[in-house]
Amino acid sequence: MNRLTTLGEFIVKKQADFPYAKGEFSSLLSAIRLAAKIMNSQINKAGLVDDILGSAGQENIQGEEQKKLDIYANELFVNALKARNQVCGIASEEEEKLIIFENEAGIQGKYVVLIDPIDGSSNIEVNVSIGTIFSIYRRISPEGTPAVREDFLQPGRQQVAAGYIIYGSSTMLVFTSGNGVNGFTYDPSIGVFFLSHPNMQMPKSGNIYSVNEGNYRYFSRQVKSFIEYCKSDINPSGRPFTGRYIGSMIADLHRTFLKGGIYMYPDSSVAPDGKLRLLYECNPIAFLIEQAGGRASDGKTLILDLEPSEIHQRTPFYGGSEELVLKLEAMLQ
Ligand code: AHM
Ligand code: MG
Repeated sequence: MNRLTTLGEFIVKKQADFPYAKGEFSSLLSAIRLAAKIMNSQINKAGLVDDILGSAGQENIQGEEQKKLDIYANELFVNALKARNQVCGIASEEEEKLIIFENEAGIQGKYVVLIDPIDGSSNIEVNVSIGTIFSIYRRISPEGTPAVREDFLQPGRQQVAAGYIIYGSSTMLVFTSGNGVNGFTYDPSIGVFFLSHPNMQMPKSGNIYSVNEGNYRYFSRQVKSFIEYCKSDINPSGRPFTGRYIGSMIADLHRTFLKGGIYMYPDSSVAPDGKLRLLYECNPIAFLIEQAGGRASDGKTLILDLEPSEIHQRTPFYGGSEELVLKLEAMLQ
């Protein structure tokens, strides 16, 4: 690990590469870094304190049970971003409506943030990795006015930055601002993220497939064929592949970034659009995947080229090593 470069130093050094207003964008990233540190300290206490584990006794907009940690993380990231002047609005998995804000001086920031504060929250109770996913756009509505829906409904290709935080055996922050992907590992003893994974590149191929195979019977004939391909040993090119499915998208994808392979959440007869949300799960991950040399699509169209119509819309998702995603797309035709 390059212990000489901290995330803070990296942000300052790389400011010239950042899109648009450099200082403002750096300030936004440091708000996310601060919230990540607080999340890390809370998650490490899970099981010791009462207010983190378990259900909050209510559902989110998706009709899914909210955990106490979902609500805690949502408030934490919203407040951290609100405390700076760079953001004019947030869309969150945990909130039905957009959060539009202006600071005390009446100034609205230039960026909107879309966020899944805690992804895979059911895994916290069993001490398995969970994550935070974020996506940042420059607003398209005029500055000095409140943010509007269209600011949030931009195609993923328009993202100016995206990233995730994985709370795993160590905590990492991985992000891109369109100039490659860099990963930072947190040293909790001194409260600093260090650059540990510079210029991350996803292997062009791989031998790991990742899908919830419990849903197999509901998948299309073509998706089933691809899964059979992964498991077959006819003309083997590393097949049969290894199956790995954690059930935390960030954990499954972090492995895919480092080791290659394919992660899938297909559409099915019981979930016609799949499960994952386009704006705050698939788009940021697709931006990172493309920046690392991989490929992410809904089976036909690159995720980043999809035109969003709803804040909480879902999409089938296939992402990972280019060769495998292309193979899958060919089989879906
Ligand atoms: P969440 O945002 O409610 O946590 O749902 C997203 C998660 C992903 O992290 C994970 O890959 C997927 O849901 C698992 O779903 P399933 O249990 O249907 O396989
Ligand atoms: Mg999620």
